[in-house]
Amino acid sequence: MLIRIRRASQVLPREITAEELYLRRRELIKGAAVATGAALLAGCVSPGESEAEADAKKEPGKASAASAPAAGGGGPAELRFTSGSKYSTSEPQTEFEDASRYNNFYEFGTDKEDPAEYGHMMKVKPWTVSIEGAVAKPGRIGLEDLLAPHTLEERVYRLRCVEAWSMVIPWIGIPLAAVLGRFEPLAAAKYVAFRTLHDPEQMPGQRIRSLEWPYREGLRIDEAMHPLTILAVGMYGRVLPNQNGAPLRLVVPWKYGFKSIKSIVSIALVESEPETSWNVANPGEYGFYSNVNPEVDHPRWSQASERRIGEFRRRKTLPFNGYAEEVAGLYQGMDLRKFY
Ligand SMILES: Nc1nc2c(c(=O)[nH]1)N[C@H]1C(S)=C(S)[C@@H](COP(=O)(O)O)O[C@H]1N2
Ligand SMILES: [Mo]
Repeated sequence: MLIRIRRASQVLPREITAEELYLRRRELIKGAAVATGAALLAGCVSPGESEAEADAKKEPGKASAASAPAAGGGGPAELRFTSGSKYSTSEPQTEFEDASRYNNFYEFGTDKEDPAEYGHMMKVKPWTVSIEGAVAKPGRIGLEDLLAPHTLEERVYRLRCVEAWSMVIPWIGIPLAAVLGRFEPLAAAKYVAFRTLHDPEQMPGQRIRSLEWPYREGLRIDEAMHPLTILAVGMYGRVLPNQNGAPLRLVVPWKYGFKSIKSIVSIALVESEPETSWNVANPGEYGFYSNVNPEVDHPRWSQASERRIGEFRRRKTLPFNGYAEEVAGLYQGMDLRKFY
């Protein structure tokens, strides 16, 4: 539903209830699918879905890699990528159906199911990204050229939303550091600022001021250069669905999900801390750093535990979302309580 006006500060708490409803509906749908499958004695390939796609779902790392990186393509295309990264978790992965239908992407509406419903309105090919600011070689570059020199890798990461739900998603992408390096950041580059596409024709949620558009995010330069930080073009063995931020989105797994900005059109290296959408919308609730921290509650709810989508019992939230060993050193000497 798009026709609704809420202040940004009103948006989040009710999502907890939306999640309960969503999960129950999912269970009902699953039950119905099993019944239909049994009745028809059909396999797991549903109408309109190729066997390759069904296989990609079952064995994400073993996608047949027939096509070259077709990022930004129309239908679900497969990607060529390496798997087995030392940064990947072996925890059970969230089902593709959940990861692609339970989304936050306010450009398409504030309900969890809006992005999957309206995401098709966004045209992701051709796609150009501008690399701006304190770099020796600024410019606008097409997505294919941006990706060409790199090997895509699979990274299975935990994703922890500030709303206290989480998923485990097999992303496919490249380290942000490798991309930034090609444009030669200058010494003045202390932060990186990202911007999402702004086009209310393609993004109907932008006709409502649920946030200030375009969506903006940022990282400190050392966070951006950290090997865990990736630009993703795919997930579950194939090109990103639009609702997950096609054709290019950031993934920063130790921070709350809103830092992982979708559908990026601009990356700027800057000297001072950039403004970020959620911080501008509600500075008392969403900070620039927003590292996952079970010891600092959101002003309106606890961050000590989370609901892993697909599980029924809550689990403890881990400091830095379980990536403390890799990233805690970035924040030595900082009181992270002050930078929620
Ligand atoms: N441009 C943009 N990026 C965004 C958002 C958004 O509304 N707009 N939502 C964020 C939030 S709150 C989360 S939890 C993640 C969700 O990513 P997913 O839908 O791929 O799970 O995307 C983040 N990136
Ligand atoms: Mo989120």
